[in-house]
Amino acid sequence: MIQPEKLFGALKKNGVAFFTGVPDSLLRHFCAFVDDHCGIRDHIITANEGNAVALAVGYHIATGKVAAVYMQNSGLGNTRKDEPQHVKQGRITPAQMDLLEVPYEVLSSDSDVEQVLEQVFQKLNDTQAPVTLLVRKGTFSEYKSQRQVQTLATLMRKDVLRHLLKLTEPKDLLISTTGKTSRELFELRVERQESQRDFLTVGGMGHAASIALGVALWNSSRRVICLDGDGSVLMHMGALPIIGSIQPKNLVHVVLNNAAHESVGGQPTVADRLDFEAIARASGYSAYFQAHDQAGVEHCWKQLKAQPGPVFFEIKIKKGSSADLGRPTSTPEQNKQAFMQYVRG
Ligand SMILES: Cc1ncc(C[n+]2csc(CCOP(=O)(O)OP(=O)(O)O)c2C)c(N)n1
Repeated sequence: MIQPEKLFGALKKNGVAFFTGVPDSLLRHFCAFVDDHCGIRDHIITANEGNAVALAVGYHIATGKVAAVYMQNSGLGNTRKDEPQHVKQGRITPAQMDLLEVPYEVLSSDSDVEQVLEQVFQKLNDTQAPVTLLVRKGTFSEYKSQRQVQTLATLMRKDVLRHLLKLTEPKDLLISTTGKTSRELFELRVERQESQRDFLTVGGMGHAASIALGVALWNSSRRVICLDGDGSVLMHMGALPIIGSIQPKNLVHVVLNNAAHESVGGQPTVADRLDFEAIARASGYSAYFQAHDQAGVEHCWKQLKAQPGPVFFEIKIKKGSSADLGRPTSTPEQNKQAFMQYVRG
């Protein structure tokens, strides 16, 4: 295994002083180390991977220096739905690099970091263009983030989801975002001994709201509830004014705000400083509600049920989830079929 500080140190030695990207579970230890060891302007977690590349371009053209951009390989596509555990994306990534004519080196747990980076920087100097460092699963040893977050929130995501499932009606249609929200929702349906019926957005981070918009428009007699995360909303925030302009009366957009990318290691988002109410209203949502505890969730739900949508419901939550959280035992294809059957039923 490679200690995150080893790669960080080797990049620094090669002149990299600026880091940007979107975190990922395979890179979590490296991302946490970078976050703890960079100043506020030397490491910026962007809303999506395209922003990170653009920011690095800005840095390069302003300074002439090289920046490091990190992302998971699905970030390369950003619009494509991925298979579970990223099997397909992992398999095709080297070929994708070849197609894009981007040279790459591979880093794995037994690599000699200095040697691999020597190759990377040689290619970079030869081509004067980006070079990719493909990091294999299990490359980094553990690094625990030192960052502490203050919050008034009392509930964890799964508590809120459990509660929301009690408040929703059986014919409501649920669309859940990428990461642990979908994993927990799947587990809760099992816990409640109910059939799977929710659309779990596996991959396609940031697109749950647009999927929900599509479902809402063509199922106007049923309430559609999008269970979103703050990182996901930020990633494709452009979806909000589109929802606002179309005004789906049956759409409730729930954002579980833990101000973090909790699913991939808890790296911070900027959502602790965001005024989602102003954003929702300016985007054309017809109402905004906020809760940070169980009584608040219940109280808001009663009111928003009577309110024509699109409704934005921000629920402040604490970071955290169970260490033995599983993954859906059915395939995305099976989940999609179950959802489609539920829509028709
Ligand atoms: C395009 C893309 N980039 C990065 C990821 C990795 N990823 C999966 S879940 C997640 C965090 C989602 O954060 P948020 O929506 O706030 O939900 P939370 O994990 O906090 O519940 C990230 C970064 C991804 N799946 N797709």
